[in-house]
Amino acid sequence: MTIKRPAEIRTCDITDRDFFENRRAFLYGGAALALGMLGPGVSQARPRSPTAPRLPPYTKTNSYDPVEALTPYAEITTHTNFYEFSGNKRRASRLAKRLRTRPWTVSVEGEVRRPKTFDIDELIGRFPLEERIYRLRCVEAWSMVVPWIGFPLARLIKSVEPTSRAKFVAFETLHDPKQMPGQNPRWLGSSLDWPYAEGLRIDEAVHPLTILAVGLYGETIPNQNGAPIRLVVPWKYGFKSIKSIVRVRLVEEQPVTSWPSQATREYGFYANVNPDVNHPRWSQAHERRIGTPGKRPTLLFNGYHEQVADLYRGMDLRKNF
Ligand SMILES: Nc1nc2c(c(=O)[nH]1)N[C@H]1C(S)=C(S)[C@@H](COP(=O)(O)O)O[C@H]1N2
Ligand SMILES: [Mo]
Repeated sequence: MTIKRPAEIRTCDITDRDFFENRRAFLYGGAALALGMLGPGVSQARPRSPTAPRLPPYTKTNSYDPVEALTPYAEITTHTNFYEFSGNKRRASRLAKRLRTRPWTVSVEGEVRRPKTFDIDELIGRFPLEERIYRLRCVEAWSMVVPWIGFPLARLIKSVEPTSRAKFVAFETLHDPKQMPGQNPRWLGSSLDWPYAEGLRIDEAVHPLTILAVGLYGETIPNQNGAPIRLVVPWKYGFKSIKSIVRVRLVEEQPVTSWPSQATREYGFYANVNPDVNHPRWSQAHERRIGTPGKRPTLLFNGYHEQVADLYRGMDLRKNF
């Protein structure tokens, strides 16, 4: 279903789910205002990057959405990890607004028969867009529920025709220290090697849950959440979901990725959400849901066990953490 203005909605269009969402939005709006978190007129603001065009229409037709309240837009867009800008979440969300997301290209290369460099708007218009509401669980033990808009990564990978040697997919974020202060070699906030790099096994990459997101809450994705295009792999810790991608390479060997190379004992290549495998410095058994009080148990594969457990049959998840 594409977004309709209220006047266009007829009774027959209103499903239980619409009712649920509207009620949910109402509850959140009310709670936020009651707590004084949002000033008048601010709650509905969805500022787009001045250079980014409006998002094409999208559908909401999948069966993956959790029956859980969405995390408010204001939290999703300010509680952001984006080390290229800052190690401080709020500061990163502010500084990322400077990122120029047009012109932008994404090259897809390596073990493929039809390598191609896509203009970002061509890429956004190329595959049908859909909303996917996913839990996002950061390795730091907080979580959110995010209404992404995007398309399955599998569509892009199939379109470039991988060879039989393509066993992994490697991703890279833009490397531009002039725009991204955290990439300056003299900046001491982070010891990551730039550009930020991530990777998936090919079967994980073409899994139907794995998407490239270009939108959030019905609008073009804000810079701080990874504009113009970012990966979302909902059963893995958030650091796998690499932002502001410029290069996708299909490769034969497991790629070197940012966090495991920075701290081998602390972060693994797989990074599947697992309450039984603790980080060496903290427990992963529980998580804090941003915008709600208390803690809740963390679920194996972030609650996507039914969809993804088969990918890891016979693997020791303690060794391959
Ligand atoms: N390029 C890049 N991608 C990144 C990060 C980053 O610092 N740089 N942080 C990761 C981490 S640790 C998390 S938890 C998620 C956060 O996504 P969000 O800010 O949209 O919630 O992005 C991931 N992708
Ligand atoms: Mo994270």
